[in-house]
Amino acid sequence: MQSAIGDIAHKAEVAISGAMESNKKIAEIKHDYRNPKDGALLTSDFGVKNPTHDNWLSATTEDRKGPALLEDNLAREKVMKFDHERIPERVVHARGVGAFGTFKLYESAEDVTSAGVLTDTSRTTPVFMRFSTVLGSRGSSDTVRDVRGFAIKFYTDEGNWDIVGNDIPVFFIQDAIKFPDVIHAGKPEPDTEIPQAQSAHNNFWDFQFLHSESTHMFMWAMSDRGIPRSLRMMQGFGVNTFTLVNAQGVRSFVKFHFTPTLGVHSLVWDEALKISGQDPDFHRKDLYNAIEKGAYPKWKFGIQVCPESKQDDFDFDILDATKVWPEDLLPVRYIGELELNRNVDEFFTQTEQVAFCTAHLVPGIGFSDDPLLQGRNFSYFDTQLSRLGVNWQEIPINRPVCPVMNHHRDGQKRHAIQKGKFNYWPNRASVFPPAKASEGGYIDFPEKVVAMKKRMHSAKFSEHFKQPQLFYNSLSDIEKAHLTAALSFELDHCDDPIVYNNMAQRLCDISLDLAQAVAEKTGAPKPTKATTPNHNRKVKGLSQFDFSREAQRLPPTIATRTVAIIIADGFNLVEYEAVKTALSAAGAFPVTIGPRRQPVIPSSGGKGVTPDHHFEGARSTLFDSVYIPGGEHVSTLQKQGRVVHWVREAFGHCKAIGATGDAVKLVQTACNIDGMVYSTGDVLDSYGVVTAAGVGKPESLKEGLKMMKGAKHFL
Ligand code: HDD
Repeated sequence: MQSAIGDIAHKAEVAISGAMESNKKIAEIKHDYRNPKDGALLTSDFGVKNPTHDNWLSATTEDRKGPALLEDNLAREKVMKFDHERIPERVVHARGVGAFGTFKLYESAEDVTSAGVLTDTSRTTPVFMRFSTVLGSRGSSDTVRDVRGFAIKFYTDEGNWDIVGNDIPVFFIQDAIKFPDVIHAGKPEPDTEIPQAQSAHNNFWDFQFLHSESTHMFMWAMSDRGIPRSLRMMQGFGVNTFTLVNAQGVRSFVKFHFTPTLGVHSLVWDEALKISGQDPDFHRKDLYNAIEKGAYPKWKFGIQVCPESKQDDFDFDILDATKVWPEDLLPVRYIGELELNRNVDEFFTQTEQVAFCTAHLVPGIGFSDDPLLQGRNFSYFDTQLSRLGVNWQEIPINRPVCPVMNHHRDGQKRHAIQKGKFNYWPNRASVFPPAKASEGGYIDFPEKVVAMKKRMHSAKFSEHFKQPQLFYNSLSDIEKAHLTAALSFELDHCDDPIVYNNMAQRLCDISLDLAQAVAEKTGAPKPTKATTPNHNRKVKGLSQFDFSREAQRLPPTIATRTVAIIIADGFNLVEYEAVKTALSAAGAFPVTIGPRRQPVIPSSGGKGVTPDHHFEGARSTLFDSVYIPGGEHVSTLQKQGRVVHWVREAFGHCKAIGATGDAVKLVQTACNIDGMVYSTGDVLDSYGVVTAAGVGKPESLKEGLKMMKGAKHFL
């Protein structure tokens, strides 16, 4: 017997031809599309052709408008539908953006798991991914300081597998029962609903102090990881400890890792603050544009495996989600690649209605006794009931691509029509018999459990400072400085001295230098003694510089970086075109900025170039780099406050700046750089400023671009 869902999926598949056929999920979703290009006329929700978008039926005469009539069911339908458009936003991770993609395995992990998705290297598994911030509402800004959600739904041949992770590998709490507290403390305060999408307030930091297991995660959140440059340039982590079981029934513990091939990059805080106002959709636009331009973001997928025999070998509990597994103890093995390559067609039906659940696993992958994970397994299913209703699994984006066969029935908004007499088991026709292991049934690992029923964790859960110290020690000096500044900013926004005094004390458990620097800025008494001595150990794999392209043995790249090219009337067209072409050829995204979005005429005359934005329509903060060609326009640009500020601000944010010909002087003045030597192809590496006398010599341009790619902040 085949269910209606199976029927629909099959029919839709047949209808889609060519390459689309290989992606079953795309095929399944396709059949629900309403395509405005069909040329169809306006109808009511029930298919009756509707004669108006505009006029409510009313008792009207030629010269006087009369009362609207309740009998207008078409108008009532329109307004009533609108009245009920909203569903509850996610209680956390409300603001997000999603995209479709694929997952491919290049090395089988059959030594540790029997899961098809992790062993079959010939498969292409369709995925849907949603990135999010945690604390803000659906309409908040993208570049706030926060943890980023990193949730992936793998539509595998054996059912849906969800990894509901973050861009930070640890969590604030060890036990799921505390989740409402940590989130209440972080969200806007209950009396004033202030602040929006910010951890910079009394309640958040009060909780952090009173709850020392959070220390490790707040250190990560205050580091540059909290303000990513792009969702395409962040790592992703499954965070919780899962298990893998191989065909021989041997179980291991596992952590999941995703490392972006573009490297891990962040904004600086001043940029993040400004972009929040200048373009609150900065991250979602960046993702959308990259996918539309075919620059598909990719992540290497890795597993960190701990054999069961080693479970007790470490000074931390491997089931404690506030701890990383340091890579010198358990290396990451990269075995696959995730790529995002298709934007959604409609935000609500796809990105808003997608529902992830940590309990969605496939045979060969299992839970562990991680107490955070166990609670999550309940919460995700439960929250969908109020957000999407009991039949949320039938919403197209949430449906698996394999057949669904069971005796679950009815409930609100049930769509599947299940034929046949039987809605119970056992039944006399043996409809939907259970699947044996040999038939692909999900078999729970037969684990022997001997324990006392108690509200407690193993002893190792009580140690909270060794790993935050390890994290801090492993950062570069720049990252440490940024972290110190971030803590100082956050605590400056706390006006209750108990809160910032306590936090200055807490930092003495990490580093006395850090505690003193933050105390001085925020007005807390300056601590004189480390409460917990720092062990001075470091490890690779915690600083984000360890995930630069160089660290991944990939050459530096300017690909997908946005470069603002600033021009005014009288610019040098040859230089403009040469650099723009070279940038595009290198995969960068050049954007022209001029005095108006009307043709700007070069010194050589002609039709001119129409800029993408005018000087007041965009800001330096929205771009990775700036280039100014030479030409007569320099005298105009020098008098433009916005342009001079643009260059100066880009310089202050350590961006690569390029100038040719007369524009070199403008950069020199704007940035007030003493002692710069201007000759063809000079690069002041520490500044990231690249200049050339002109682009007459192709060699110097090539050299300049090479140096621009290598400029420090692209690392
Ligand atoms: Fe959670 C959403 C990540 C702990 C309860 N969580 C949610 C999302 C992400 C995470 C990425 C957004 C999913 C989406 O895009 O729809 N959450 C995590 C991580 C955690 C974590 C990495 C720790 C390892 N979460 C956690 C706990 C609980 C929840 C301990 C409850 C006990 N999380 C939820 C939720 C949400 C959610 C309330 C809100 C919307 C949703 O689930 O679907 O159920």
